[in-house]
Amino acid sequence: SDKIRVGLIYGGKSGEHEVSLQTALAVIKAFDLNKYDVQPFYITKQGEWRSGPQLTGPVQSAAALTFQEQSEEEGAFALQPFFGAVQGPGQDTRASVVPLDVVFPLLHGTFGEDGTIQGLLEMADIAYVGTGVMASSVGMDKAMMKKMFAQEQLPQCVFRHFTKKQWEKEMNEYLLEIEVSVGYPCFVKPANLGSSVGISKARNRAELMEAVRTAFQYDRKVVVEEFIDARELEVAVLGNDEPQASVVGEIVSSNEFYDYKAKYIDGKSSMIIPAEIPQSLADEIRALAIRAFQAIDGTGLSRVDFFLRKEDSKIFINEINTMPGFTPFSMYPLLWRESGKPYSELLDNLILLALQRHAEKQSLQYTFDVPDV
Ligand code: G1L
Repeated sequence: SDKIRVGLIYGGKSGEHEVSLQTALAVIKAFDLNKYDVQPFYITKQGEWRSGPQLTGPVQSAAALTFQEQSEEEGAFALQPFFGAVQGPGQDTRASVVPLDVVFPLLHGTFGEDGTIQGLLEMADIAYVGTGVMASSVGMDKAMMKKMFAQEQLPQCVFRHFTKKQWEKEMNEYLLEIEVSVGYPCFVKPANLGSSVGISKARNRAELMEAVRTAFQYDRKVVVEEFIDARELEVAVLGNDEPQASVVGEIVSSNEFYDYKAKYIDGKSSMIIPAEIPQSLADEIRALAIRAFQAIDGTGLSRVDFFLRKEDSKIFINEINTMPGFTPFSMYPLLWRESGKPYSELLDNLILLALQRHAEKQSLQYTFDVPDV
């Protein structure tokens, strides 16, 4: 058929397994099956890959996307054994497969850090939606992200970062440094992890030390950030070399910070789209969002989050999220809907951007002849 063959990879070993499944379900429901052939790939919490049958009709529940335990003949696949020693003369005898045109990697931190699934797809020479290897991993590491933003002179809050070893060796120096530059209260966060796991607020030295200890349970790098009493604003960015920014939205959370529980469990936050801010401020924020996207060499999509400080209306960039919430009720798709782009059109755009980037990459020269000397 002349339809575009789209692969969806979802599930995975991360804590966002369920979110990923629900997102895959929402994306599948939105696909026009007259335009796309959809091929599901489910990764179990144990890391086993299961390919399902091509989807020919609507899927009702996430459970229908997890597939039964499969034999290798049926398509089960584990990456790790491939890297073991070859034991017998056996060749891969699986039936011939039709190649995919493009893949949606709907996964978050599945292999420890992001950028890994993108790397796998690069090596397989398959087009994929969203940011590439480097932007995905930079987007997942708060310390690296802040360095990239600093390099582009993007306004951000005061921060310090250190590894576990550095902290153990020079704790007193770091404590003093943080107290002088960052001050209290401050936020302590593991450098990686997309969600708010392992984050705490510290009001004094004892709380800071406890917060750092907590954060080190989730990563070997920790970031300490200045607390800013601010409104939280978010912008959706879409595109490759000429990225576009959506209208600005606002998150209003009941909790003192937008924590994991408020975000995913209680749903105790609401979105105001568009945010009630002056047009000139909105334009300034949208321009900063595009600069942030370019600072990490973004492609496809990202959601960029800002603080608008209450006391003086100063804008700070908080973070860029290369794998934002992506159901039709999540901020990113809602920002585009308000900007005149419905969910299904957003999917069409993202697929086209992925195919364009892949085609451009194909046209690059990767080898060259070494002249005789
Ligand atoms: F493929 C895209 F478009 F790049 C993409 C990939 C991942 C969009 C959104 C996401 N988001 C997620 O995977 C998640 C929020 C469900 C994490 Cl589990």
